[in-house]
Amino acid sequence: MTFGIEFVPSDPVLKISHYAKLAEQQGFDNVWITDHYNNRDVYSTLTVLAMNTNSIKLGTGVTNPYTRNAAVTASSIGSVNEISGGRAILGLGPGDKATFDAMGISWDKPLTTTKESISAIRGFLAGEKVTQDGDMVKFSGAKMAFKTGDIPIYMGAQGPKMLELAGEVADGVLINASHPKDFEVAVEKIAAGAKKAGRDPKDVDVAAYACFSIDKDATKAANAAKVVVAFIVAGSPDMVLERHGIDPSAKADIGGAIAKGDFGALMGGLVTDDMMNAFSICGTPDDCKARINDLLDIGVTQIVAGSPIGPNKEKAIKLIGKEIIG
Ligand code: F42
Repeated sequence: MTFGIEFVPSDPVLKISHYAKLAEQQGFDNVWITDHYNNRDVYSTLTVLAMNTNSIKLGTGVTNPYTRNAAVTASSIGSVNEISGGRAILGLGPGDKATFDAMGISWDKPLTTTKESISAIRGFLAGEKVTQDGDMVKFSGAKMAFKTGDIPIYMGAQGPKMLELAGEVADGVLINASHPKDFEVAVEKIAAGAKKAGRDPKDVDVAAYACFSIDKDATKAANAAKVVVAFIVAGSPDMVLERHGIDPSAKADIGGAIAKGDFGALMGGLVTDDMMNAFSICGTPDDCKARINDLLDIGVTQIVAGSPIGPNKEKAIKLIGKEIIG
């Protein structure tokens, strides 16, 4: 099992660099930086991290194939790989329609676009001249002019077809989920995809990209995670909520409170214990350890501590290092 940590560059890059260094010292294996156009740029952030850390692997968690052409992505991640001495990982997922609508980019065929982009990027990373006439991604003899090195490619995926595709073509998959029930389904889909492609499912790193909140005080840990869980519930398909015994009508109330900025209502009861249990790894070190063990039993191979990590990020990173990784 490996341990990863996610940072969202809504925080200044130098602050993230400080946390990443601390995470490295505490034994984390991977740091994942999210990519949204309205935050600091993912590759600038990874470059600063590369210069300020020594061994932790550095991943986009995740970038997308719509705002950046596959050749540009190969060049960017290849540069991070060179600067970091071979520590780069490319995480790629299609992103979401609302974001691209706001940017005036049409979000067509997310699965096909992801699949064809990965194929092209693999070609670029292998130093090939890429000629590809896909439905969504086309190249006519483009080629990198420098050696990028061999860089693992992970997919961000939740849906059944995307998970199957990850099993077919990716080195790992970052799954936004925290509960064994979701991974039972996911691991099956990934294995089916791997078998279809003649691969060993064990060659695919299955990462729980989880809403994580740890503190010695369980209530403080839960309070820090409630707003993140509210956003997850509001954005979850009904099928996922039903899988956890949560009435999908709760989505409207929570979505309404988020839209109004009524965080008091979220904290005061709209986000229930069942929701917290379904959509976060949360509590004392013992609580978190118990959930992690359940996830490992089901086939998860990497735990990624995602937002909020804890009520106090620095203390939380140290607590994970001492009580869980150590
Ligand atoms: N998105 C970001 O924009 N930035 C991030 O930093 C980020 C981080 C992140 C981390 C982990 C993670 O799991 C996801 C993350 N995401 C992030 C979101 C990510 O980019 C993707 O949006 C998300 O993982 C994809 O969700 P999904 O697996 O549910 O896929 C969607 C697209 C879906 O609908 N999938 C369907 C499925 O069953 O899997 C398949 C849809 C399909 O087949 N479409 C056809 C096609 O070709 O695309 C077209 C069908 C037609 O009718 O045209």
